[in-house]
Amino acid sequence: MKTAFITGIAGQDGSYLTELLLKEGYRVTGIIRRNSVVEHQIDRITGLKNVEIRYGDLLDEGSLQTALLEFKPDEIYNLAAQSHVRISSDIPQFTVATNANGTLNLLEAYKRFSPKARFYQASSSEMFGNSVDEDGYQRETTPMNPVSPYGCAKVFSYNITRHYREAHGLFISNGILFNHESPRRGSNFVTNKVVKTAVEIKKGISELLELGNLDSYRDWGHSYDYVRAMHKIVNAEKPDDYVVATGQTHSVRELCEYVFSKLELDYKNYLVQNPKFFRPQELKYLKGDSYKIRSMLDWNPTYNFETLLDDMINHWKHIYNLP
Ligand code: G4F
Repeated sequence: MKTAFITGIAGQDGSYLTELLLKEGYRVTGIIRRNSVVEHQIDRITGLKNVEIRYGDLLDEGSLQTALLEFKPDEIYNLAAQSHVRISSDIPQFTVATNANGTLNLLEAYKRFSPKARFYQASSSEMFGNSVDEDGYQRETTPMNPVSPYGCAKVFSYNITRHYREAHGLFISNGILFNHESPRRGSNFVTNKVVKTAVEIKKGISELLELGNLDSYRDWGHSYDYVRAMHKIVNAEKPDDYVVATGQTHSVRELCEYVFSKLELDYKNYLVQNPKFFRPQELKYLKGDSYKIRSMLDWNPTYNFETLLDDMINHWKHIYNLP
């Protein structure tokens, strides 16, 4: 039986990955951070049997060493992060400490105590910033010009993991994941915010949807599909870096149009723009070319933009008891 160790195990991706690995017969272990309020912290993985969790933190290298020594993992998935791009401008130092130094702390613990394991680093399309290749896509070779503290920290982690792979011969791979969503997404990310609020408006318990930039484009996939990509990346013959994306892009405005129209509402009657949701520097356009992972590792997404949003709409309709 293989053992997987996941940082960020209680997050959106951590929970889908845990379900996938349990189905594959893994022993799944991970760390969560200590919160002052314990309720709801592990809701996404409550009810899953055979998951072993300890308190730990990417900023506390001792806790990482202890976990690796105890669990002796075959596969390490570093999914923990301060993952909100706009908030990374409010708390840049915490974001960089966690998302950059935190990765280095885990790498050092891994190199010393678990070097035979395979290591997955959660890299992000936010690393590209506003770079786009001439054909309108971002891919593994696209230059990285991040436009947020979050993106800068992720570029550091991408580079340091590549360096550790090459310098120390470790099995380390990066998944450069474009936006991926699900009913388990935090409701301060734009997809779940729009879907949840639209359903609340339909139910009559909200009146307005307040958003920032409506003209940015994102390549949105489903977290369920993207954790399948992570597992394939870690189990490939050789360590390497892969873009994971749908290859379709839509604006935030198109997202609103689709969600409200599915609920027989016109988004223009409810939408207001609020400066507080704009970013100091906006990443305008993402569309990923995932040819490499599709051809080399036989990965394909099963959800598209519409079926992803349908899944999220159905979730919130169920929560609010709407037919
Ligand atoms: O949903 P978002 O906050 O996702 P964002 O910033 O693209 O980041 C997500 O994807 C990255 C991959 O590229 C991950 F690395 C990262 O961890 C995270 O998962 O915002 C999407 C777009 C942005 O252009 C934003 O300006 O929606 C726009 N937006 C407009 N109004 C809003 C809002 N975003 C949020 N969160 N809230 C708004 O009210």
